[in-house]
Amino acid sequence: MAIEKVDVFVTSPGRNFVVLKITTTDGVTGLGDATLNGRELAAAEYLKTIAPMLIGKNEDNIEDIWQYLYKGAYWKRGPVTMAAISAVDVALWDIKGKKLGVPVYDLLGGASRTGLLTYGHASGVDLPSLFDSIDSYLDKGFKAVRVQSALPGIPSTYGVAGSANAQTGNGEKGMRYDYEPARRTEVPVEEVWDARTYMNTLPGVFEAVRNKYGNGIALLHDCHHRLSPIQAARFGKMIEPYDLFWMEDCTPAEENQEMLRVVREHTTTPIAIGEIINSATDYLTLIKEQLLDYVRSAVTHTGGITHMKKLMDYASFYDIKSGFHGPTDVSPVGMAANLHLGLAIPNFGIQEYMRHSDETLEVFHTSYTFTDGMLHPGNKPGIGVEFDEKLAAKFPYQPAPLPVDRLLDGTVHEW
Ligand code: CS2
Ligand code: MG
Repeated sequence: MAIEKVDVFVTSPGRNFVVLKITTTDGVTGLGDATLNGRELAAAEYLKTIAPMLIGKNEDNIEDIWQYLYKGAYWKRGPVTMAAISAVDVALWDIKGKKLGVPVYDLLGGASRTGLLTYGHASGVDLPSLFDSIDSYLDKGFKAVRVQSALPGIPSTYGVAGSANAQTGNGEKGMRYDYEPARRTEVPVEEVWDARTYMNTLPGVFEAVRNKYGNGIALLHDCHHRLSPIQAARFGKMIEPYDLFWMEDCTPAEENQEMLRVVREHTTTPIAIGEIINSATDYLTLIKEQLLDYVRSAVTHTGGITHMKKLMDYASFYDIKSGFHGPTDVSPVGMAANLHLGLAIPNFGIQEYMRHSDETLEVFHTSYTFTDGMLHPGNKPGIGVEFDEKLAAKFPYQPAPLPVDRLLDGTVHEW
């Protein structure tokens, strides 16, 4: 009863993914996700570096192995380290579930709800196309929709489909934007941004959406780290009449968490933050001072199930809920891990779901389901995902760094 083999895969069915497979001496296998969008090879190399350290270890000792990889690394934390640790952690939980014949959520305290409220990504270059996009999600049963809109005079905006030949998040042509097939170059594409244009446009978009759809559906929005604290404070106040479920990453408070104090004191619009925070300790100020309402990290980027469970347990004492990151650059393995943890924790909030492309889902066979606006991880032992290594080998890695953003005067800005 020990770890016998550790395999690292980088594959690109529709977009790049980093997959870890751990095999025990009893032949039980577990999968982990270390996909770090635009930095996949760094995460893969880190996994290859630590792989020999795992051989011979008892696969049941998940906490000990976590501490060994975290404290034993000396150079702690950071996106690459924590994605690698996450992949090992999730693979070991997958193995433990398979050995005991139970889904991972059962090992985390069992189900705390029947399913996971889910939101999809609606976007539009104008109101008619935005309404079409929202309708496509409502038709599929979504009860919550993220709204992103193009900006007049700005050629390309985060979260708004840029390539006509892409797929929507729910499988229809024409509305996808995830910077993969359309943006595969070694050098990042550059985009422009202007806060005044954004703040003059978005409140009107939410007003139009509420006028058309009423208050029944949950509306979310991703500011994508782009506002200064006082701009975020003002933006939060401006959109209060439209009763958003959350405004996400309103200001880049991942580094200086105190920035959110300015936002919090001016607006009651709920705050979600943290998809690029990769350690529970980086949330401590945010949680203790109640500067956020939803934790945005994904299991994939934040040390795995073991670390995220600790983070969410601490957040639960402040009634702060989960809003785990779930774009296509969290692989189906990472998505399944999100869902198992989300089903078990008492303070689940909402789950992001950007459906992976058909090509991706030919390589990753999932058992999670989406029904009537809710995701469920399924009840297969472990995390319930299978990986087709042979087919994966047919999709070699292609460089696809994320875009770089500049202000209209050329200043580099948060993307
Ligand atoms: C976005 C992500 O899903 C979100 O909320 O912030 O799509 C983000 O842009 C990507 O994960 C970056 O890789
Ligand atoms: Mg986001």
